[in-house]
Parts: sequence; structure tokens; C-alpha cells
Amino acid sequence: MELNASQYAHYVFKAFDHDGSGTINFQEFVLGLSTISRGSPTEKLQWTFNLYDINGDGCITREEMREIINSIYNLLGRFTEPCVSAEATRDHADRVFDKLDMNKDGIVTFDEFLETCLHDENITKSLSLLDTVL
Ligand SMILES: [Ca+2]
Ligand SMILES: [Ca+2]
Repeated sequence: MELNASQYAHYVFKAFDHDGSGTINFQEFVLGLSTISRGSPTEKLQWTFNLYDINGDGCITREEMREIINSIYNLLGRFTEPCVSAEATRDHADRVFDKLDMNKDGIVTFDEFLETCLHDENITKSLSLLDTVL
């Protein structure tokens, strides 16, 4: 599947759209922005988790992780030289996913996500690449 910057924008939009109505009202917008800029570490991670949980079922699959990281790289790719290869992107996504999936059951729950991120600064950094593009 072809991913591009507008898809990433779509995912970010979805993360802001708290009630999933398809539109962002002023309250949701303010809530999203204040979480990103002033939220506690847990609140920020909850927000990031929601971004990665594309279908909103409460857990992150490997496919979802690949898709978001891919779309972030696609967006960043416009500003970086040389471009990151598709394999490198996939590798990165798999490495992050394997770290997050503590019990190796193929899905990342919010508890696993929180636990890993609060103890591993590098993971938090690579997950919050979006800080630099928002
Ligand atoms: Ca999901
Ligand atoms: Ca798991």
C-alpha cells in the first residue's frame, strides 16, 4: 500500500477526533494540543498510543505500527537526504514493535506500551518522531 504525508495527516486528525465523529470540534482541538504540549508523560503516551491504534480497538498490531512509522518516514523523507529505504522503515517498525510487545502475543496493549515507554527513553523518542513534525 502506498503511504504518503496526507495519510499521516489523516491519522493525526483521527487522534484529535476524540469521539470519532469525523470532525474535530474546538474542544477536541484544544484538548489534543494541550495534551501534546502540557500533558503528563502518561497523557502524552495515551495520545501517542491512540495515534498508533489505527482502528481504535485498544491494541496496536504489527501492521498498525508499520503503517504509522511508514507514514512518518514518508513525511520526513521530504526533508531528509538520503531517503530512508522501505526496508529500513520496516526494520525500525519491527524493532520498536518487538520491544513493546512484552509477552510476545503479537499485539501491544496500552499497559505494555506504557510500561515499555516509561522505562525506555529511546523507544519514547522513536515513537514521538511526531513531535518534530507536528
Ligand atoms: Ca488496533
Ligand atoms: Ca502483547
